[in-house]
Amino acid sequence: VEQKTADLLDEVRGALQACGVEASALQGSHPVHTPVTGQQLLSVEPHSAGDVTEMIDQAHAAFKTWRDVPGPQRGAVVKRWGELIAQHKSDLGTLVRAEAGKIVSEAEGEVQEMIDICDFAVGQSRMLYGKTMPSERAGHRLMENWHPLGVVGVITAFNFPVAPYAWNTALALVAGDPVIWKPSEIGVLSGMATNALLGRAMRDCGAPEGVHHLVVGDREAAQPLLDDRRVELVSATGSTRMGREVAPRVAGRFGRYLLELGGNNAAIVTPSADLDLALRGIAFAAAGTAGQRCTTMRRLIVHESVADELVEKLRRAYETLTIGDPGDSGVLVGPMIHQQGFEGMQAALEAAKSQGGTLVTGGQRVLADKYPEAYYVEPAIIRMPEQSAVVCEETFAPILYVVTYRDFDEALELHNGVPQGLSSAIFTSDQAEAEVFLSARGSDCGIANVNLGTSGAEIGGAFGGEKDTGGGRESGSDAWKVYMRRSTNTVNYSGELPLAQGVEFI
Ligand code: UN1
Repeated sequence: VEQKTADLLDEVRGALQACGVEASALQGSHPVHTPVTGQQLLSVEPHSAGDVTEMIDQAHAAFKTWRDVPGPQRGAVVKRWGELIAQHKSDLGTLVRAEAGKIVSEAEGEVQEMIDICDFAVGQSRMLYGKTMPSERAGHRLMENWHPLGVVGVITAFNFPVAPYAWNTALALVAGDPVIWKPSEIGVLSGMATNALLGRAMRDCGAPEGVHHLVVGDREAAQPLLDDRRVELVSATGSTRMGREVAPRVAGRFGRYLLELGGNNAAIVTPSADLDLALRGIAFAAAGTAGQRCTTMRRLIVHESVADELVEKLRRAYETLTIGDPGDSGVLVGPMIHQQGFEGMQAALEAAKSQGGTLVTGGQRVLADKYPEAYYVEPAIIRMPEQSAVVCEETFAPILYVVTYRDFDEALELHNGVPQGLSSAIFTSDQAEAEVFLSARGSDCGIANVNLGTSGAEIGGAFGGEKDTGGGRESGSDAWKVYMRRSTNTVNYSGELPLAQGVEFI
């Protein structure tokens, strides 16, 4: 296992160097582990809250220059960044694999999301559209303009160490905002590489200094991002618990926040569903990424007439999933991030059993002899007699709870009967059921899919969800607007001064 860690460290050092991270940055008091072996790879120097306040000073100063750079020129920086990310796709993929434990295709898929959002943002940089409305007064023009907002703080989670950062940053940069990013302290290496590539893109394009910053550190270091009035927007991805702390703090100073918090995503499988297609959609969404996506499918609501057949198919499919080193070809399920994650899973399985659940498959730790400090587990399926308390919680692990339903309204009620509202799916061949699921009385989530799983969203749509998921939308569609401020302008070219609403004065 020591040899495995040493080999991985070689790969990691090579990738960091290729992306332009200085060797001197790779020493300090903050240890970086890999979930692949559970061992320490190297250490880096953490920032303090004081360092972060200095970053805010610099970003705030840089804003005064950056906001005056024309949108399409800001877009050119993002274009260059996207090119560099594409050139270093496999380096960044290596880092994501090493620190998040993702299999190669998923690690590179995450990097692809960065490339895609850069493309999207470059186009958006020429489309920061405001509207012109007919004024009610003759000789007047009424219109709106979108202006840069100010410093944006981005806080991201271990499971997607780079993509959500890029969704925020590509748009914030074209919007004219400096960005200060605090990745999870568990995974900072892909962040350091991504930030180094952004620095290079900025230099290549002659952009001003101080527009982007990376914070290495724990929650303490991030505090100024929440409390400093100069941070106009805090965009945070993570647990609902974290969001409950961030939202009132930022709101208390009338800052904006964009939250992307927990999900407890379900699929409804109706009697008319293509079960083989459903099987594949469910397996990727529930067992893929070792259950550690915010979009992971955690609940299956199956019509009682097809439940036994589907669960049996799933059981057989789960038993063929190869679990192991995410760098090995053929492996589909990598490790859990750490011991606490594994213990959380075990506690949830115990709770589920005590709430009447029957384990169908999985749940066992594997490869413990080979990697005693790493946590590989068999993804679990557990049938539940009802949607009990444990099913209503988000356990960040590969557990799929299965409940059955009789009529479609009951399925919708179960579906929406949890506190979270991120992603959702229905598998059906019945068009009316699909439409109802997508309608106002259907899924209450931010994302609702038909005949595909809950995870793996494209960047072109708005990403986020309702209720305990926090209400924010990032990535595509019109998510760019949250990074800008709107100015409504009335211009009078009439030579008279008619007042609105017909009011008379002097
Ligand atoms: C996350 O888990 O925080 O839809 C993001 C997906 C990915 C993003 C997940 N595109 O699964």
